[in-house]
Amino acid sequence: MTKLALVISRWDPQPWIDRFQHLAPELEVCSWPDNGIAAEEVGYALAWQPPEGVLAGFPNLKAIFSLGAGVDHILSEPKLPDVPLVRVVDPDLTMRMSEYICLHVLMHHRQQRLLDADQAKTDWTERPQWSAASMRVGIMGLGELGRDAAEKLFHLGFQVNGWSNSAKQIDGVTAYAGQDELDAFLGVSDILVCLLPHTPDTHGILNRDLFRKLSRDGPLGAPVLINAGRGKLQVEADILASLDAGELGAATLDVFETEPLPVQSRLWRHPRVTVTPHNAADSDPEALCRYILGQIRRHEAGKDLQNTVNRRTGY
Ligand code: NDP
Ligand code: OXD
Repeated sequence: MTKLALVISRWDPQPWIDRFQHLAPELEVCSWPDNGIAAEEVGYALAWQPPEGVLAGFPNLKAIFSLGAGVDHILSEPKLPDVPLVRVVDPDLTMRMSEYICLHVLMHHRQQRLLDADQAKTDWTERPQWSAASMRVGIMGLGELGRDAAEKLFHLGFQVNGWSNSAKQIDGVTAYAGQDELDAFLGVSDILVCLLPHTPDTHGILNRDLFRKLSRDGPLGAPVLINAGRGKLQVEADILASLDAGELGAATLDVFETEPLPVQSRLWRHPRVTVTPHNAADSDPEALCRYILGQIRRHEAGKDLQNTVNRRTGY
C-alpha cells in the first residue's frame, strides 16, 4: 500500500498518526515534512490548511483528503495537483452540525440571551413566547448539512425554507433555488441560517444588502443571522452596522473572516452577538480515520472515490 502524508496546519498531527497506525498498521503515515518519507513516495495526502506549495511537491499523488467537510482551505492553493479531492461526509459530523443549528435557532426563538441577562440582574421579567410554527427559518445551503438541519427543524415544528443552487425536494421544506429565487427566500426568513461553502460565488454573500431583504414581520421583530458555513461568506463590518441599525436583531457566528477572531473585534463584546470558536461540528477523529482508510482501500482496489469535490463549482 502507498504512503499517506498529513499536511496539517494549526493542529497536532500526532494523535492522527497514532490512530491511523492503530487502525491500519500496514499503512505508512507521516506528518509532512517531519519524518522520513521522500516526496515521491507519498500517494495520498490528508490536508488541513496546507502550507502553500507542499501538495504540489508530491509527484506521485493519487488523491487529497480534506480533514473537514469544507475544501476552501485546499482549493485556495494556487498550484493544486490535478488529482481527486475528497471531502468529509460523515453522519456524526452532520448530527453535530444539526445540534448546533437547532440549539441556536431555539436560543433565539426562546430569547435565551435576554433571559440570561435578566438572571444576571435578578430580574423576573416574563417575556413573550411564540410557537415554533410562527417562526420561519431559512437555510442557505441544502447539502449534506443544510438538508439534515432543515429536516430536524421541521420536526421541531418550525416553518422551514431552504435555498441552494439546484432545485430540491425535501419533505416539510419549501425549497428555493438560484439567484432568481434568492430575494423571495430572504423575504420569508425570520432566522437565516447559513451552511453554504465558501466559493467565488458565495464570497461576502452575507452583507448589508442581503440583510435588508430579510423578513421584518416575524415574531422577533428583526431578523436573526446564524452563520456556521465559513467566515469569508460574511462581511463583519456589515453585520455590526446592521445590528446597530436594527436591520438585524441578533447573530450567532461560529466562523469569522479571520480565525481566531481578533480580540479587538467588536463582535466579541456585542450584546446581541453569540460567538463560538469554529466548533459547530467537529469531526470524530476515529470515524474520520476509518472513513479515509475506507476511501484509500476503495481506490487501491480500483473503485471510485466517494464525495469528491467538483473543481469547477468549488464544493
Ligand atoms: P455540500 O457541498 O453538501 O452542500 C453545499 C450546499 O450549498 C448545496 O446545497 C449547494 O447547492 C449550496 N450552494 C453552493 N454554492 C451555492 C450558491 N452559489 N448558491 C446557492 N447555493 C449554493 O456541503 P456541506 O453541507 O457538507 O457543508 C457546507 C459547508 O459547511 C462546508 O463547505 C463548510 O464550509 C461548512 N462547515 C462548517 C463547519 C463548522 O464547524 N462551522 C463544519 C463542517 C462544515 P446544490 O445542492 O444545488 O449544489
Ligand atoms: C469543516 C469544518 O469544514 O470543521 O469540516 O469547518
